Formats: sequence, C-alpha cells, structure tokens
Amino acid sequence: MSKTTTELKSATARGRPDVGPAMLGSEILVTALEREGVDTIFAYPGGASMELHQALTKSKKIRTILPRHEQGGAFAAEGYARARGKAGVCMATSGPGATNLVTAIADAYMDSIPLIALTGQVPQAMIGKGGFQETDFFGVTLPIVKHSYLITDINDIPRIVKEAFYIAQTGRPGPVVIDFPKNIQQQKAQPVWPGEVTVRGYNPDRKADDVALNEIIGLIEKSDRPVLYVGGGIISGNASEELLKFAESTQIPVTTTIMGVGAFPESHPLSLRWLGMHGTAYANWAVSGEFELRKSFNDPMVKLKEGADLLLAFGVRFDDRVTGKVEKFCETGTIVHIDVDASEINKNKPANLPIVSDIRYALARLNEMIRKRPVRKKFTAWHQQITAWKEKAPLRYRLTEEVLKSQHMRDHMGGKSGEVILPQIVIEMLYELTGGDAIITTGVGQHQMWAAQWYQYKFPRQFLSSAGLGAMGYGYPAALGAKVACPDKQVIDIDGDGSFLMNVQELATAHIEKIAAKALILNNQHLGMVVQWEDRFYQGNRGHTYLGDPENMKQVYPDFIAMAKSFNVPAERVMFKRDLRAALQRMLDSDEPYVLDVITPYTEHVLPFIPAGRTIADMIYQR
Ligand SMILES: Cc1ncc(C[n+]2csc(CCOP(=O)(O)OP(=O)(O)O)c2C)c(N)n1
Ligand SMILES: [Mg+2]
Repeated sequence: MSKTTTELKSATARGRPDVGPAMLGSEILVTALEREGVDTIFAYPGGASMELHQALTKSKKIRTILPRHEQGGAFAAEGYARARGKAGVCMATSGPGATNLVTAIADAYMDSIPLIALTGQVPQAMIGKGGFQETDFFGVTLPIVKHSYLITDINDIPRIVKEAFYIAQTGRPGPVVIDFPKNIQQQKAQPVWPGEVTVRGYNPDRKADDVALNEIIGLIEKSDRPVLYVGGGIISGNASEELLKFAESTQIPVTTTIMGVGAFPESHPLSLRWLGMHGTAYANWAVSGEFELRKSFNDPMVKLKEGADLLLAFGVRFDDRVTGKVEKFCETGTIVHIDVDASEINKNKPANLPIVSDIRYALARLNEMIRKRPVRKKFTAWHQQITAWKEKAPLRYRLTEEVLKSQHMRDHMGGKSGEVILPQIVIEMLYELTGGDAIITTGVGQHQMWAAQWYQYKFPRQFLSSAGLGAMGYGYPAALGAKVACPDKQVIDIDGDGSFLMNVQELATAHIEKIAAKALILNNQHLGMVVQWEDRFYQGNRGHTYLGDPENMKQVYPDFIAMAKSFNVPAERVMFKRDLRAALQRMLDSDEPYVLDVITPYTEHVLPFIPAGRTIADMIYQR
C-alpha cells in the first residue's frame, strides 16, 4: 500500500470527543492494544522497548508471554492468529530484537496472516546516527509488510494502532509493523480515541457483481469436468461453510492448496485432498489431466485422460509449488479466478474470468442463485473418472529396499525390520488416537508434507504450517500460539529434527507459561527433504545434510530428551514400532508440554513428487 491519508470519524465528529486522561506514550500504546481486544502479546524486552514492558505490567487485560527468542515470539503470534482468526501481536526491542522478527513478518506476508509487529526504536534524535541498536526497521521490512508505521508524534498513536489492526485484518490479511521511538514512549499526552477509521485508497470490501457470478453458473452448466481449486483465502475469508454448500449443490470436486487444507473436509466424498508438488496424484490429474510418465523432461507429453475443462480458482495464487510449469497447469481448462486482492489476478496464470471479490460474499451469492435455479448438470462420467483415479493412486507407502538396506537399520534396529517406524504410520496413528480433532503445526521438510498427507483435516484453522516462505523453526512456537488461542484443543507440532532444533528454546516458554503444546519429532537425523533432492538429482551425494554426530552414528544426536528435561519438560524417545502407540497416548494424555522423539529412517521419500518446475507428465507416485 502507498502512503495513506486517514479520515477519522471519531467521536469528536459526533460532538463528544473520546479523550482519555494524560498518560505516557507507552501507556497509550498498551491501552490502544486493549481497545483492539488484544488479550495476548509475545514480547521480548530490551532498551528501546522496556518502557512498553513497564506499561504492559500494569495491564489487566493483556497477558504478556516472554518467548526465549524473538523469532519464537513472532511465530507464536502467527500461530495464535492462524488458530484464532484475529491478529496476533509480537513485540521486540530495536536493532537485533527487531531483525529477529523479520522471518516471521516475511512468513505472515507470504501466507496472508494478520500480524502486528511492534518494535522499540532509538530516540528520534538518534535516528540516522548509527547509535547502539539502531536498525532502520521500517526500511528493512518495507517489501514484506502490508503496511508500516514509524510513530513520530505521540498524538498519532491511537489512530496508528487502530489503522494497523484494521489493515492487518481486513481484505487480504497481512503483517503491519509499528516502529516506536523511545522518546515518544516517554512523553505524556491525553489520547484522543478514534471511533472508526477508513484509509483513503484502501478498499478491502470488494464484492463481485451478479453478472460475473451468473457467468460462473453458465460456465458450470456448460462444463463436463469442473474442479474447485481453493486456498487460504477460503480460511482467512471465513468461507468454509459457503464452500461446502456450493460444492454439494453443484457436485464439483474440491482440491485445496496447502494453505487451504481444512477449508473443505478431507473425508468428504468430493474432496481430492491437496494438490501440487507432493499433493495427491488424483488431484493433480483432475486439474491437469493424466499423462504417461515420461523418462526425460525433453520427451513429448502423452495424454491418457483429460483433466478439468473448468477450474474454479477461489482464494488461491497459483503458487509454483501448486502449478509446477505454469503453462502446463490446467492447460485445457477455462479458469475462473476470484481473489480479494486484485494484484493476484493474472499474476502467475491468466484467468478467463477474473473477479475481484470477498470470497465469502461471492460464494454466498452463488449459493443463493443456485438455490433459485439449481444446476442441472450431473457430471456422472467425471465422478467415475475421479473414483477410478482415487483407486489407481491413493496415498500409500510401504517398506522399501532403501529403508531395509539403510544405515538406520544397522545403527538402530539391530535387524528387526518389522519394528522400523515409517514416518507415515506415526501420523496415521496420531490421527486415529486424536479422532482427527487436533490442531497440527509443522516445521518445514518431509515431515511437513507427511503431516499434511497422513492426518485428515476437517475444519479450517486446523493445519498451521509455514507454506509460502517454508520457514524451518515455525512448528513449535506456532503450536504455543495456537494453544494459547485454543486452550481446549489438543495442539501438536509434527516436527523434523532440523526444524525443531531451530527454535528449541521455546520449550522454556512452554514450561514457564504452562502452555501444553506437544512436539512430535520425526527424527531422521537428517535434513530429510534436502536428502530426498540429493537422492533424486545429485546421485545421493550428501551436501551437509547429516545432523547427527559422524563420529558416533549409533547415538541419536542431539539428545532431545535430555534437552527437554533440562527445560523441565517431560520427554520420551521411541525407536521400535511396538512402543509407538502407547507412547503417543502418553503424550496426548499429558496436561503439560511434552516432547516425543520418534526415530525414523532417513531413506524414505515423500511421494507423489512433481519435480520443481516440471509437469504432470513427470509426477512420480507410489504404485
Ligand atoms: C530456515 C530454513 N533454512 C533452510 C531451509 C531449507 N530446507 C527445507 S527442508 C529442509 C530440511 C528440514 O529438515 P528437518 O526439519 O529435519 O525435516 P525433514 O525433512 O527431515 O522431515 C531444509 C534445510 C528452510 N526451509 N528453512
Ligand atoms: Mg529431519
């Protein structure tokens, strides 16, 4: 967004200014947060933000949680936001505190998560002088925020905070930075509280017109093979119910992006699960058609079955992890693209019918139209084709030669091949034991893809993962945030050993703050996803992807159990399949944070797999 001018329709305009008693700038900020309904802030103090912490100690409404690393705090705020559906708030001091927030801000930007990042800044007189802990945070974050503010006048605080929440939470949500110089925190003024804000040039309330929506219904009537391809927009737009109604009344099959997992119940007969690089073969075929697997990327593509002739792309952005080679993605289909953010339209893939709209509005209106004039098309042949594809290539795994011959078998299993724990079964079992009801967070890597494949998601805000940015270290802090947001839910971080180690310090936050988020580590002693690419494209040559101790490969390294215990967090390790179920149950039964370290072979690959930038004719899947 460009620089904004604000029109305040404050109480003043109605003749009754809402003026508070004189307070410090820091106190005005905290009061402004309270007025936005903030109940939790993840904040790590320092010289430029301690005034704000002093003010927070006086708040009766806001719980301040001290993370052990600002990145952990910011990921926790994101987890809170994703699980709760309202802005998460994190705070850090200037300089290194602020720069430690950058990864999460970038993550929130990529995945459209409402995040308020507050930072202390050096006093105004010191700005630009390179003083202790000065970083131009406004500048640093400029390309990765929806909007940002540097407070320069104490009287602006109420308006800025109100605008920040408004911008972060409306339209396509995103991160907003508020940088707050220390001298203004220490000034005093009487706050004037705005009633409501509008930001000139910013209109998040976009609604499709009926002509365009009618055209969609016409296209459905004309099509033989329609597919709904839906994403995170359905979740952030709170449109799941409308989507379910629309899919059921039209009988159009639904595939989601990773961001859209949970937007449509995956156990539903119309669900194709998620699509893309590691998505189901049948979702990818339904969108782009089935092709013979070609031996080389230069061979011609040989089509076996037609894919979608109509793609309803709702709240998605045609990410490359979904499309592969974008020209070949749904090459023969008519594309309808609805997004609330006009800049997504025609960005990655041209749409035949582009519509800028709030997705809940559009779906609700479509449902009304369909109620009055039901869709007559039945798509019987199409449903039969999809059933055949589901039977031909379900998600599946088996004990492979690679696993049986692996170092893992020699080092840890003592030849007991029946006892090896494949990562997929851990998640399947977790699904069974939790009745599919848990909120799942993840790190980034193979475990993330398996967590998305082998747990079936049934409600929105159930699967929280760093999708667009792919930030390792996201899982456990995000689980803390989600557990704070939803204390009555079982919240489990399905993590990798590499990813978990990146924010392991947050076990302290979990213990001290009594946040019972669980960490289930699929510990393959490797950066497994990179290993998979090494195996496929670099003849298995290992380029710094082993995480264990090369001098003692029999030892599991590092020792997460000892580490967890040092944080006073109960922990357990499982090596053999016979022990898995009971150990998972103990983890679930714990009312404390808990670490379950499950040792798995590093030789397993995530399938299906469409190599980056390639096509549906290059998809490898388990036969
Ligand atoms: C912060 C960060 N650094 C590097 C990467 C690149 N990367 C993607 S997956 C992966 C391996 C992750 O290993 P682990 O967490 O153990 O998960 P696994 O694949 O073994 O399940 C790496 C290094 C990343 N995504 N994020
Ligand atoms: Mg690993």
